[in-house]
Amino acid sequence: MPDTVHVASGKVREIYALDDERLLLVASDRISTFDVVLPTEIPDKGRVLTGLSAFWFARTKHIVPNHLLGLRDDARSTECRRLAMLPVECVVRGYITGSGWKDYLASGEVCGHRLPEGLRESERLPEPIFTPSTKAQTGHDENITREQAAELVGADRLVEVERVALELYRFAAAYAEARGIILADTKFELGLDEDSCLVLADEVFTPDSSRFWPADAFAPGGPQASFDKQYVRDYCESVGWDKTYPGPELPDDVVAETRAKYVEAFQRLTGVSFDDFLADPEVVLQ
Ligand code: Q0Z
Repeated sequence: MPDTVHVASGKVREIYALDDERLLLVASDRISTFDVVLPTEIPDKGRVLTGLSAFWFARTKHIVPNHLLGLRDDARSTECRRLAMLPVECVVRGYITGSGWKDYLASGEVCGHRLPEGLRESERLPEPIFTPSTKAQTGHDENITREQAAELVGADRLVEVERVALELYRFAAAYAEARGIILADTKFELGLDEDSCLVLADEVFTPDSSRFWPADAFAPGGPQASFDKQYVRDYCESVGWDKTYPGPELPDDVVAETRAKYVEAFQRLTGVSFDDFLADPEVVLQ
């Protein structure tokens, strides 16, 4: 791409600048587990995530405007508006898991939300909660209270961010639940446009930015199977990998089963056949 300047790398994605106002987000087929990017790719994973994100952007415009300008024919590249990103990660949790579960066990609270006593790991919360975190350059994001988040973005902006984040989560979680997928929690990135209006950015309700659990296997009282990565995790555990770099190569059957889970999530949620999406990526916007 001669006219594009690489501006940032994520673990599994890249960003390029198209001009002063526009960015290109490219989702690779790389997969990470236990925070390590594995040497084996999952074919089409980046296309599944690009299509899902675009689908949700198209369906949540009534809640908040978003950065999406268009999808490229490769089905893995998104043209988007360049924003001034807010310096907080906007997390919403409908279920108590991950760092939320750790914080709850230690203090009975998550990001200043006092939760009922006696919750079991992975249990559904009485109401979804907004649990912001700071963007760590390396390592894990750190959970912060709403007061700390207000210092970073301003009190009035935080009220708007929390309202939008909770409304987005409620909308998508209800939609997914009706299709057999629990959206346990999710992380958004929001930015401001040239008029200081709040805009949803990055990726939304993908299996990389959210925890997807198969609803038919939901059993609180312990960790849940992952809709997309469970075969990868099980294989990595079976070979006794110590979860440090480099991770193991994945065998062909694990790759094929994992690819099938990503495509299944795409088709269940969007109602669009994955082949139709590859033939014309913008079908997910209709
Ligand atoms: C998103 C990230 C990725 C590495 C910056 N519309 C936007 N305007 C300004 N900045 C961003 C966006 Cl999406 C932006 N990230 C996260 C994405 C690779 C980091 F693909 N960083």
